[in-house]
Amino acid sequence: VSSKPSHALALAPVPTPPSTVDGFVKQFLENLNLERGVTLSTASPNDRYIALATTVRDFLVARWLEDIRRQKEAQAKGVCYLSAEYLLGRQLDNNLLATRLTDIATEALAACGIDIDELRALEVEPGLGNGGLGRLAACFIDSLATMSVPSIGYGIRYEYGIFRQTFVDGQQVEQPDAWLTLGSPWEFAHPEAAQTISFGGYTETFDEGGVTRSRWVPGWNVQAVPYNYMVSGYHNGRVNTLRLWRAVATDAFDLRIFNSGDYEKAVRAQTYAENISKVLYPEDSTPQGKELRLQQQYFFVAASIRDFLDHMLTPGFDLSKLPDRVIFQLNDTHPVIAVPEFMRVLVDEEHMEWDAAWEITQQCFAYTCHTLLPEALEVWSVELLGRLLPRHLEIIYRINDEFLAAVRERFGDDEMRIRNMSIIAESPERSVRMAYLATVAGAKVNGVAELHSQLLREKVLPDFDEFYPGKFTNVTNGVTPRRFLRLANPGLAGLITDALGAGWTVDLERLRGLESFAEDPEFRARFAEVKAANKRVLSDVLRARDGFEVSDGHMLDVMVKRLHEYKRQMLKVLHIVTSYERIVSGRVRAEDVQGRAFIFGAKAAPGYVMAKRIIHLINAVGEVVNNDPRVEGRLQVLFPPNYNVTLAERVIPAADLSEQISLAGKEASGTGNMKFALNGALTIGTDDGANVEIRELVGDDNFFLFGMTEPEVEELWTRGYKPAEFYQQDEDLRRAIDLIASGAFSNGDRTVFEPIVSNLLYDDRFMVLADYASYIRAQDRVDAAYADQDAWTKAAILNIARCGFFSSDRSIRDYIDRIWHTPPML
Ligand code: B1N
Repeated sequence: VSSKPSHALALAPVPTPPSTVDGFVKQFLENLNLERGVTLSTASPNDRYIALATTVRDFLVARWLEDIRRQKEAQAKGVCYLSAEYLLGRQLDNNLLATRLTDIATEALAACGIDIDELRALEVEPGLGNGGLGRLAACFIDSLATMSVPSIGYGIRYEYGIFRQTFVDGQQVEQPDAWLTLGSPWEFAHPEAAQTISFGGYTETFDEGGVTRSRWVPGWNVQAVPYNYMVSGYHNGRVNTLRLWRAVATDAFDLRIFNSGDYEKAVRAQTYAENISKVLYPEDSTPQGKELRLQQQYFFVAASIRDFLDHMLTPGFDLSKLPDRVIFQLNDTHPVIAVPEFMRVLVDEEHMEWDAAWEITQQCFAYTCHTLLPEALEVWSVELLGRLLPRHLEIIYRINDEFLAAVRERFGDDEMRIRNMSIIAESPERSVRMAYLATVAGAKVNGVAELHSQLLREKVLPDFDEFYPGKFTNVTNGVTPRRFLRLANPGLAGLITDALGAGWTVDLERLRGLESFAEDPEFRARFAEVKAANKRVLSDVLRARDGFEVSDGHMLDVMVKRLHEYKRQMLKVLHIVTSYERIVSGRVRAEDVQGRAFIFGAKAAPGYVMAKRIIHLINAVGEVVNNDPRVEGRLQVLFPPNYNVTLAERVIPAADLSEQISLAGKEASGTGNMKFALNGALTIGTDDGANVEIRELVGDDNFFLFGMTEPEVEELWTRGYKPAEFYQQDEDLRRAIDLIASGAFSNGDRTVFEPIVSNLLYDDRFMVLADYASYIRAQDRVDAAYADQDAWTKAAILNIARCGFFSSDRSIRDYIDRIWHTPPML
């Protein structure tokens, strides 16, 4: 039987439709017919959206297939980015921009009588991440494509992404995020390419030529089905791949049970297997050690490693050369089970000697840490790991034995040090410390901002830093200027392009050229117009979405990020309550108060009770403040529910003030902080995470610094922190807390927010009260500065001009130089 294609077309390059309005119209109408089975007149809005997206996709496919071919052919070193989360945001606009099709598509649809904006609004964003970590992964794959780095992103195709947040009586209620219900035009499913992933069972030893070896006899399997997504580079004709895995039950497994006659049990087993990719764990920073989460992690990394070995290498590839071909970048500890899996594949399946395999593994992995919070460092109980992945546990034990032997050789039998460095923790429960495993296995370990990397070396992993000189490094996070400047803020982007040319979109340091424009009154006036227009856009969005009315002329003071005590939304609440209390107590006249709209966006992990209480309090304070006539509308508290990437793209360009107020030493980096500064908001912030670098770049005059430094935090803790003392000593603070405690925001009910109040007074782990006075003073400086609008605008422009460093392109360049050593594919 000949497998040769019977038609010459099959050998020709994939056709790309002509980039003209006519070409676009033709392709669009054809997609309505062929993809949706409708005509223009019978098409539903969703049909139109899907046909539009499919048309844009058609322009990308040829380049994509060519890139895949080229990457394989070159056999160059590439990056496999392993991340459990990708918080992508909407795809349509980004792909239109990348392919220069925005104007053509707009005109083409208009010619069909369709307003493209109406279709834009129909796209449900894939929310396959929680917050900064997932969005960082999305920015990185954008930069990798734009910089032509040979690479692939691997992750999980969750059927339900981050929950949809609603408020009922001011309290968060979660709704499932059924983002796939209407179909996703951006994915290509390949069920025929499914892989089998095993779990459970036991290990047994056997004799191989006089050597005793171990092998895994798994208990059950699932299928991992790949879904491919195109990641388009900006104006460079490149299209990369994001491959997300979906869990599907295996036929064989079902059949055995079906044959035993237990239909119901078989269906249940199917559900069990398919649960693996059902839902994203909605936890940011505090993993709960759930069995299903470990299943998710192993599921996607095992499929990804197999996929790379099977499809990216030429047949007969010499595996000892793997370090010349691939680096697996571990996005936090979530994919770290890839390390023992890689060893298992090399040793058990490819029959490599342990030492040789370990040598290779240590060159093929690198680990990025994203936290400092002890409760966020992932550990898996030995009991669970041994039950789910018995062979991997054996491998981890051997890695640990050999590692600890090396430590002993170097430092002697220092048992304290050995206990502290062991990958296995003995208490409170025997468990595997995934960050330690990643550090031992990784060629490099990096933090995500200078301060974070320094604290990581000094406080979290000091023994490892000493043992492995040169292993630790820093790569400060970044954000993609395509989505967060060019797309989100077209007005500002146009202004910058007029001033500097269009090159800044791929070379963000060029923003430096704006410094001199900060001195130009005409430029400042145009900038102020853009900001005002962005505020009107946001205002319209919030009115349509939530029925809010943002007052004209108010400063937009924005705090958007996950709700977590360390991020200190409570400090922001205390500032609002203080401003309110000063008015209603008659100490300040409403007419003398600078009008401010306080905008919050924040989801709380569904099981995080204190975070949910704080959400309730913000809404309750808003309810009172917004409706108290004595305030005369000077203070507004707006908390649109369900903050996501789509809303971020509207909020950030409109903001005047960016709130980055975490307790020093707790926020690893932050990336929202960078997006705000790049859009010309001024930051009020602590010396934490990347705020430190932002302030160094923009200068003290253009940044409102407050609060303790990390060493001061440490010092106060060791001295013994007593929050109640701060309460006693500060009248404003006392009045604010007393007002909350009095039931003023809970219809006189003193019990509702009592847990928040007593937590602040008697525990206050994140030292809200200690930083309160300094914060209020900084806010008073903000008011004074805002009174001089022209000076404010100048500072805003300088923020933009000096923040080019925070492009994710620069982060990727740092990863290449310091960790990956992967030349771009030209
Ligand atoms: O990663 C971001 C940083 O900018 C933030 O400072 C940091 O808080 C964030 C478990 C996490 N760290 N850890 C997580 C997310 C989900 C999860 O299940 C932990 N997210 C961060 C990017 O570097």
